[in-house]
Amino acid sequence: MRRAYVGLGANLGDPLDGLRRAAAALRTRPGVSGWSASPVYRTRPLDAGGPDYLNAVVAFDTAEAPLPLLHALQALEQAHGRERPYRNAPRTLDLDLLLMDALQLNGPELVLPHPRMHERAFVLAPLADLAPGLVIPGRGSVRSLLETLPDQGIERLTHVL
Ligand code: PH2
Ligand code: MG
Ligand code: MG
Repeated sequence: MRRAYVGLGANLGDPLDGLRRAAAALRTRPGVSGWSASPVYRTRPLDAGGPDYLNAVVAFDTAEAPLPLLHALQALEQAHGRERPYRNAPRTLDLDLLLMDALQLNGPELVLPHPRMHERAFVLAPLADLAPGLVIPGRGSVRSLLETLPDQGIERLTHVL
């Protein structure tokens, strides 16, 4: 059993609806327990264009292996009409596998921890809401990483998933 952390993002269509549907689909997957979800944040696009994003992070316990879980996330993105016209294009739903406990993987399909999560306030802030003391293997604690980042234009909203 491992604790999985998944980053959710959307800036096309109805982003809050996209995040909520994805969260509901993940929460009700077989074998998922210990569910928790961060508040929703409105965030300025980072290294990307288009409208502001909504972002959040969810955590759950699962015995599922990393690659099958990744494929389930990709299937959910597809089901929500995700298109990939170019890198970091605006999207109806992005589900990024961030961490599975302290597991470190460096595969062609999946790198864990997520290779850019430590420099993204839209990941670290909701992650700190869920697990402030969490350490990202090879990077440091979520709280201390967040303190080193410049203002990236994120705002915690009152919406819950
Ligand atoms: N995702 C990206 C690139 N830039 N910016 C924000 N604010 N939120 C995101 O989810 C995001 C981004 C690539 O996945
Ligand atoms: Mg992403
Ligand atoms: Mg992604």
